[in-house]
Amino acid sequence: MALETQARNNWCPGCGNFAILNAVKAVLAELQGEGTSPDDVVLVGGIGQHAKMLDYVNVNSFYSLHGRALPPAEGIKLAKPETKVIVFSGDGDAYGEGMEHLVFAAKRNIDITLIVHDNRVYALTTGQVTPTSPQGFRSRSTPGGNLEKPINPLELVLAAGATHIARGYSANLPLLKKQVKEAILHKGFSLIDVLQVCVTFSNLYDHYNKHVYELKDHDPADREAALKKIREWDYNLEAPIALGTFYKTLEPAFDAEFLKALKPAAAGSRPELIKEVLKNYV
Ligand SMILES: Cc1ncc(C[n+]2csc(CCOP(=O)(O)OP(=O)(O)O)c2C)c(N)n1
Ligand SMILES: [Mg+2]
Repeated sequence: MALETQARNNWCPGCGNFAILNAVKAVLAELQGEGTSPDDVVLVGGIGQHAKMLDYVNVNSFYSLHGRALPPAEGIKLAKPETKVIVFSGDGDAYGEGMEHLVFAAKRNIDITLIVHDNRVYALTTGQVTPTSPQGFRSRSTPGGNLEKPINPLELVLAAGATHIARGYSANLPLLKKQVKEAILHKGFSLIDVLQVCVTFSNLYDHYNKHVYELKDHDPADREAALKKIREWDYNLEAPIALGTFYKTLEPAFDAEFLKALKPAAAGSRPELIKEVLKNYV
């Protein structure tokens, strides 16, 4: 099935979102070739420039509210567990308005993939600060410069319980493709924080090109090593910025556990089934 849609693309020329779109389409085509039915893929978006991904890929999708992409994604996964659920969110969407959903999705290690288009600005609303905006950033909401330091979203989700944590860059398409496929195939909650350059409101190409490098000789199964690497980029201007998979482990995923709890009661009546589920989860 062709993945193209009729929608006219209205991202700015040079926008980092194009790389994410290309990576996702390439991986979905590959998965189709390997036997995944397009009906078993659902894309979910927040609200922002990132969410236009849903308009540009011809598979089932769900537009949520700003900051609320994860709850419907979790609902879709639980209702139809064979579905590969891929969530597109912004740094404002996932790390600002929706931060509590992020923490709990990571905590319950539900098998969905979250791709954050981390352009470090509210792009759709024309350039205000987000939780990952650089300190000193002059924006529409901070004309005198952002007084706050950015949060480190990778450290946050590691602490919360995510089992697959990676950082990508919109100017490194081969790595991004690899990361998207790996994250989709991972059984558990995966985050790819993509340094997605917004050419209009936060053009960090020069800075990233000078400081990014790909992780090597790093063992993603080692949690302490992952934390150390995740903390390496302290957002100081001269700090190196690692790209790659920082952490990867297998833990029971919420959806699989939920399904196990449902099975013994599946032949019974609905009240029995609900009782069975509650017994395990309340
Ligand atoms: C509840 C709610 N609050 C605020 C808004 C306004 N709003 C829409 S998109 C957006 C910013 C999106 O920024 P981000 O999530 O970083 O996405 P980007 O546009 O940068 O991809 C805001 C504040 C909204 N639509 N709903
Ligand atoms: Mg943004």
